[in-house]
Amino acid sequence: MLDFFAIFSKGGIVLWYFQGAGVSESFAGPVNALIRSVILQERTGHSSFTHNALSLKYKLDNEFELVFVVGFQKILTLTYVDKFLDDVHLHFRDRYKNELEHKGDLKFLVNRFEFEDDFLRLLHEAEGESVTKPQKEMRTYYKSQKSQKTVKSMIETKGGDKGKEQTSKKNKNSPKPQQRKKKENREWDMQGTNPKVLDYSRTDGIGSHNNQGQDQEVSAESVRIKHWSFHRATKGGFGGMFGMLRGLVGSKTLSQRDMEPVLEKMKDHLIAKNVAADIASQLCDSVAKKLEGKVMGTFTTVASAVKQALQDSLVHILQPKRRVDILRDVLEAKAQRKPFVITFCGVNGVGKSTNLAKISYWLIENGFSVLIAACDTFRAGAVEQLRTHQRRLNSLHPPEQHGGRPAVQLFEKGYGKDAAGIAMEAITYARNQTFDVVLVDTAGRMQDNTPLMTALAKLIDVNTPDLVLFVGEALVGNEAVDQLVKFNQALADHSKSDRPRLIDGIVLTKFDTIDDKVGAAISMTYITGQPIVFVGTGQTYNDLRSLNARAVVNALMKA
Ligand SMILES: Nc1nc2c(ncn2[C@@H]2O[C@H](COP(=O)(O)OP(=O)(O)O)[C@@H](O)[C@H]2O)c(=O)[nH]1
Ligand SMILES: [Mg+2]
Repeated sequence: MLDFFAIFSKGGIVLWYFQGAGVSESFAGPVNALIRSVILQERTGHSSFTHNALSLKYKLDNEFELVFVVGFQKILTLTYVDKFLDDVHLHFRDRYKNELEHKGDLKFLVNRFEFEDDFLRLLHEAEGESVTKPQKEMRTYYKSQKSQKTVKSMIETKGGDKGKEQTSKKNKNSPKPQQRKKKENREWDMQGTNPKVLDYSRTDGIGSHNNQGQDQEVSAESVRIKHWSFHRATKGGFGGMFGMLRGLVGSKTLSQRDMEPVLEKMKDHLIAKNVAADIASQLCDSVAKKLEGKVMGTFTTVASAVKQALQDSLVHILQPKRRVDILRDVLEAKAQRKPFVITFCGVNGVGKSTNLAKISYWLIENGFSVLIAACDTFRAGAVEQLRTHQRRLNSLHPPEQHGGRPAVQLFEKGYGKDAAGIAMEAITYARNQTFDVVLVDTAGRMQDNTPLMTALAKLIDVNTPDLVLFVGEALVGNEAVDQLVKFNQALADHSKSDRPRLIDGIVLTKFDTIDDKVGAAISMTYITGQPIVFVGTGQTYNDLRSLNARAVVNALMKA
């Protein structure tokens, strides 16, 4: 049933793996995808992941820096997988505790983990349990106790039979009269000669209580004590004097419960900074997963550990996973005698046209020629707005400085025409006229407007731009997620290509208007996994920046 099970270190060394019978495909592909898009990107909040036809479930062990992952066909509903993953995790930890306690990745290389037999036994048990547990059938009315009752027995008569049988509410939990025994007086052994006599936790014989309720309390307490001592045993190892010293210097294994209040505060803080609520929760979950089981260093407080982990995650999310170097890419395209094509998309009024003009200016300053394709054939004034920008840019960079040719030109066909067709003509024109870059402006559209989203997918599909930039305002909170998810979804769903082009970068506009509420930067990069290529910081051509991840994270963490 399982395709594979792999145990590997966070450093990437495979400790042990199992491949299901008849599975010929290597697990390397799905596991690499998991590492790339989940573990490296700190999205460890969810513990499942899909890759092609496979479902992957994983578990992190932060104390020993391990990842446990199981893969099975997506179409299967394997109810036992979560528990099985837990069982294997605990069993592996217990069995190889000594080997795992050594520091460094070398331990994984020098040790052989012969885990096959234990694994198969656990798998057999898990599969067996899931099969043998038949679904409980619902009782029909006739099988129920209610159906056995006569109507008479349901009528309450004051002082009648029924009344006699009823026990008063006060005595509800007390044992039936015939079972009730008089509580014996306990004899206190004041001399303390026999320590066993003081053990009143046992439920049998000596020291047991007759009252049922109290019994339950005592056994709950003893379970807790047992749990606590197990915890200590797994942690300490040295015991005695050393154990005591460790306790004094404050080494502590972080648990979800310790972190919960701090995480809750962090989540609210992030939301107040305009991070979308869903993303804030996922981020906090992933921090919890990352820290759970970690042994904290001396004098570290839970709050500072959580804060540090969150800060690291935020920086990680904002740092580009991919090289985005437009100038170099333009040069490369130029060498192949092709124009480099960038398409701008987004909802209405976010600053697509304005920032397209700023990017034109930046490209011209870097010595490139630009053709602007006016593919917003919908909004009145859209073409004129671009024409004005073109004039201004050419007056800032007169043709004399560019070999007698205007540095920027506008390609327009008026209003109401098919945008995809205009973009295609513009690209052909740019190729013939040797323009270096084509910037395609598109009409704003709401993410829920299916016909317009289909048209955008078509434009991107037929013109295969080199870069698809999503333009979004830094002012948005929860809305950012909806916009990005739906734009990406529409591009994927309406494309006729096998490998549809999705958003590959973000332009974050109006950054000058948000003070320190910089959360949209996090929401957008988290959702797409794509970098913020430009940040718009005002309404002049110079107001274009690249994102400074550290500064954004500092603003986010600031109280
Ligand atoms: N403060 C500020 N305003 C901006 C920025 N980018 C665009 N705008 C303004 O946002 C408004 C809408 O811009 P526009 O480019 O027409 O949006 P479009 O509908 O997406 O093409 C205009 O008034 C722009 O001046 C920015 O980075 N900062
Ligand atoms: Mg516009």
